[in-house]
Amino acid sequence: MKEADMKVDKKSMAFLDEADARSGTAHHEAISMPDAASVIPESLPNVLGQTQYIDDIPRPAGCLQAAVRLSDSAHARILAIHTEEALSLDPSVRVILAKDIPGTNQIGFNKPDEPLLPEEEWEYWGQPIAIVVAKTRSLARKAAGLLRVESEELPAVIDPREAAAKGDFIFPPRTIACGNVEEAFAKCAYVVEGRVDSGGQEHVYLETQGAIAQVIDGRRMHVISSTQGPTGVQRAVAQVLGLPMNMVEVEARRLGGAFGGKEDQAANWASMAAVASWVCGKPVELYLNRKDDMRATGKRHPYTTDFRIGADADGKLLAFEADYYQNSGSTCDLSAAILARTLLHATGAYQIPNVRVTGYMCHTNLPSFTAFRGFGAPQAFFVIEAAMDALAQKMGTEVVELKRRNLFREGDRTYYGMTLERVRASESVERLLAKVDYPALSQRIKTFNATHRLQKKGLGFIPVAFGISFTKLQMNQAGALVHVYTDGSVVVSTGAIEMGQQVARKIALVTARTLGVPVSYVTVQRTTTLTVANTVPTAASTGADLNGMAAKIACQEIRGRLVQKAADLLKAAPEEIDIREGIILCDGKPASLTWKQLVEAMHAARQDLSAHGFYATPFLEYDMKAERGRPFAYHVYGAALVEATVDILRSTSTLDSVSIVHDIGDSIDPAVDRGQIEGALAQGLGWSLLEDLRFGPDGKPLSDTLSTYKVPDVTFMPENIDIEFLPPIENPTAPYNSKAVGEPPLQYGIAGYFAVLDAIRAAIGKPIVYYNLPLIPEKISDLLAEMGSDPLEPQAH
Ligand code: LUZ
Ligand code: MOS
Repeated sequence: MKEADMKVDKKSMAFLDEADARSGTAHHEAISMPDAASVIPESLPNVLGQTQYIDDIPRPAGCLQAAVRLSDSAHARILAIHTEEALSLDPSVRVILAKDIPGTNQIGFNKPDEPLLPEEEWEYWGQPIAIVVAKTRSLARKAAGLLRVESEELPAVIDPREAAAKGDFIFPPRTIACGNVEEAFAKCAYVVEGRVDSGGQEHVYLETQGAIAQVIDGRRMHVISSTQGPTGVQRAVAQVLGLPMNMVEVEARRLGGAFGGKEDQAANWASMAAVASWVCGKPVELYLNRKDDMRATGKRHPYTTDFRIGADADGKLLAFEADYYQNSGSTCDLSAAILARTLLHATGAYQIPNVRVTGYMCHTNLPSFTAFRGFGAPQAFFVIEAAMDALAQKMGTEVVELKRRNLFREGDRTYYGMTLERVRASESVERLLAKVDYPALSQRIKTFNATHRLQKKGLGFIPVAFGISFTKLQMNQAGALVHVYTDGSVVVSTGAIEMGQQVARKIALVTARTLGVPVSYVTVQRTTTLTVANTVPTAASTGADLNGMAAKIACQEIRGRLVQKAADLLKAAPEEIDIREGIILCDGKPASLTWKQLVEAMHAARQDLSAHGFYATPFLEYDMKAERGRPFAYHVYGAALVEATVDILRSTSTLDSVSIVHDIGDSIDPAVDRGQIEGALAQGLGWSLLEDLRFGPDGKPLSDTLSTYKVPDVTFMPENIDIEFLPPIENPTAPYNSKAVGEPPLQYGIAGYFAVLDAIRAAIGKPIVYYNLPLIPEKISDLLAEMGSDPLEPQAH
């Protein structure tokens, strides 16, 4: 190599050095394991306020603003919508009704029960019934308020048990059964039955739902959407416009949070923007304000459940039965898949030989409940944990002991027929109990409670086994597109949507590791339906697993070509070549060939520096008729212990500490994973103790503002959160033995419910059973009313 060439090379590589300096990563440093305190480069633009969400993107010239008019009762027949007053507000005002939709007025994908705008009836309070467009957002909102709606009230059902009694289901009930439940219950020494209720949960993503739609060349549609699933949006937009999918491009940049709320339900807003843009022939932005968003969009499904559980004299579980009444809301949306995840997590982390669980999708006049982190599993975990709690009360035994005795073990076959491998339930639990010194801790709590009258402490414990894979088999696939540019920099696009969970960081690390370059060489691009087609939503905790594997496959292909080229140039065998951290190694020693020279040589020889990767999760199978199979690639295990204090006079609770042992696999980025666990914990604790989603008896939303709906904040969260990772373990269905992290740790928050319940029991001195989440102060107050004595009364000695 000539001296001059080397100089040019150094200079042109300078940007990479600068990028390294900015991100604090040295060229030759190991790329994969930044410590918890390191700055994550991908998050810098966020912190600096530079990332562009829907409403930050410079609007196309002539862009109009859209607003929606929401229904103001739970169920009614539409007689007329009068537009005159709205139209007279400003010449720019346009009103779009169901009849103006150019294609098919239907966006229901799992069941065609969801018109974009209602034609005859609305089905919940807050349902969009008209789109109003104007030159400014405030004009559009004002005009929407001026629409005069004539309607005739219809009866509304909001209670799922009432819907069930009428047989009003979205789909017929679904049952998974194993063994002989009746016989097993007859043999049990202890049998307990009861009822469990869990409330809904509002996503409160920082960025509300929104989209910008623009007609291209008078015939094609381009949409920028705040969505977890661009392909779903593409399909919906194509349908409502009556276009083939190849005429619709959907782009998702970075989302300001989603948590499942934008898995399917971003399609509604994108479709409305697209219809408005098509009708008006101008670009249209639709960006919901918080109140409209909280009223109109789906939330976590409330459930009400009847259970029965039985054990032998030693506390070995023999039988479990449950009827889950899912409040599905007004349309199907993702309710069936969510119910599937409930039914597949019915026994939590416990092995039970005889099981019969049935789920009912109850149709009600409420917003269509939808995906929310955990996706039906938290509801199931709450039920089984409540059942275990009730059983321990009945047996008069330590609940931790009872749970410990019944954990999943290696090789166990679940009630749905999956043989469990690499089970880490006991490992997590034993580590957790050892690390908190459980016997000493529970003694300390007992002593505290014996010496305090106005404050009582309690403990809650939960083991977790969370199945990873979309329950709908065909969804377990992903694609990636990787380009290496001639200056040596790399760009990767996948179906993974960056919504704050740092999936882009993980994809960058996987890309860099596979190609053998520093992570600073890699940029992760936004997702569009042009670069990667037919994507599944970034959901089910699988974003990094599926898209990371697809990116890895694409990189392996490019790397194979590069290694061959390097071998040719260095006159060596391909087996002697290695590429690491951007250094070409021959026989383990740095070669006289740089990364950039290698890339340029490829280009000069007219060889492809790009590749598309495709991944489909192996080993999955499920027989829907038999309700048997292997629906999950693997499970994530872990356990949590929560300590809480109840203030007897105020009926409030405080979280003292949370200890978690979590099976993270071989973490791609421990700092990111730790952040995900803390965030999920906060959402789980919020759902269990704080977030009170309410509707009036007439279906009116009563918690549709951030002043009437309380979300977790720093004062709510415990000061001490101790998270320990189990040592790495083999995991062939995720990149580099990593494991999915998004949803499993949300379940830990459920232990918060039982910690507070435990403290209430200490106050009352009676083994009460009460399973109605969230356990807010009003309910604590009602329970404390059961106390035999007045805590302020002077004590006799
Ligand atoms: N979405 C989905 C999900 O469509 N199927 C799933 O199994 C799932 N699981 C969790 C979260 N979202
Ligand atoms: Mo989700 S609940 O969109 O993984």
